Amino acid sequence: MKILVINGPNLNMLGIREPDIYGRTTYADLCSLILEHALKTGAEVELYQSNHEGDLVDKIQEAYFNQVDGIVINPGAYTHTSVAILDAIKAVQIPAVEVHISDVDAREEFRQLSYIRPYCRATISGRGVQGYLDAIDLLSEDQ
Ligand code: CA2
Repeated sequence: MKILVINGPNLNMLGIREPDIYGRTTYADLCSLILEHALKTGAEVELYQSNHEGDLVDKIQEAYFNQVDGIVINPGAYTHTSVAILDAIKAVQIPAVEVHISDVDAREEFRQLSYIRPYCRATISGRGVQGYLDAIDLLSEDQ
């Protein structure tokens, strides 16, 4: 099973700032944890991070042409603003799971709206980096 894990803007700063909200795991640590977990589950995982909305859209489209079976996506702040990312997720029709490290529903009101949520199989929020591993498990169970 091919899974693409996409992280949006500022998630490359994980572990460097705001550890009270996002924890102390760095983006490099997160990548290692995901790849280790993928080895255990037998999934083939590609990791991608970008701070640019159009690049995230390009990557989602590429997943369609590369026959990716599942997408794990934390769009960062674009969760709450991006119709372009919503359209891309909707267009490719690849099962997707939305992940947020923090509990977005318990934070500011503007973080409680997610454009992609209705087009994802599930939303995992507030479980820290474990959420990415749980999302991979969810997509693997679907196969
Ligand atoms: O909880 C999440 O995973 C978020 O998607 C993270 C986004 C935020 O805009 C969403 O509302 C919720 C922000 C990621 C910023 O990550 C940083 C990590 C460390 C230091 C600074 C930013």
